[in-house]
Amino acid sequence: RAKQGFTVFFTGLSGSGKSTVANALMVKLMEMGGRPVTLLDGDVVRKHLSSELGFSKEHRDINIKRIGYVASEITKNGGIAICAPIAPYTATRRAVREMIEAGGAFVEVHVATPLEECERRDRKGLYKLAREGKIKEFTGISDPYEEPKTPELRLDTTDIDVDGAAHQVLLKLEGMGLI
Ligand code: GGZ
Repeated sequence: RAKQGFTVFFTGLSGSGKSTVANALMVKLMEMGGRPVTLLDGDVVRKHLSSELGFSKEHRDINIKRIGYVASEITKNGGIAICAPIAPYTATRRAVREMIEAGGAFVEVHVATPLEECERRDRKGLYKLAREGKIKEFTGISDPYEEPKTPELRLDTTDIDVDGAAHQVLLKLEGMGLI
């Protein structure tokens, strides 16, 4: 019998490593073959699916629900969806989980790299701009991030590399009987 579809939903601060780990996971899952793998990265979604949206709570919630809807369709049809938005609100993440679990499995991965480390990296210079007040409502600085209490997996990329992090996700998926 074909295995059920599933969504791996990464959540965490800007610069926590979500996109990087999500990409590495996508490559590994594609190499395994079998089911199609679709990556819904925060940046790309905002460009193609949510280009009119900003970063108010209302707009972030709309963005996350769009991602959740696309992921739920993929999951229902037996595919693999990998999502990597910040998704700062618990209630919105729960709504997405419920939508996806109706047709498959939902695996929430909290990329829990501490704010200090994300800000130290500041790969896009956004934290500096946020500290200067040039970007308003910036997650972790001037906007909330509600930490997941019971994610399926928690990763901190301060001390593990991308490959190690992606490997931990694969082990979790194996443990859940999804791959
Ligand atoms: C947070 C922001 C903001 C504000 C622009 N707050 O590191 P990045 O650049 O590439 O990832 C961040 C991305 C966040 O978009 P998401 O769609 O993932 O957010 S949410 O899930 O909350 O809808 C960051 C950039 O957009 N960015 N302004 N104010 N991140």
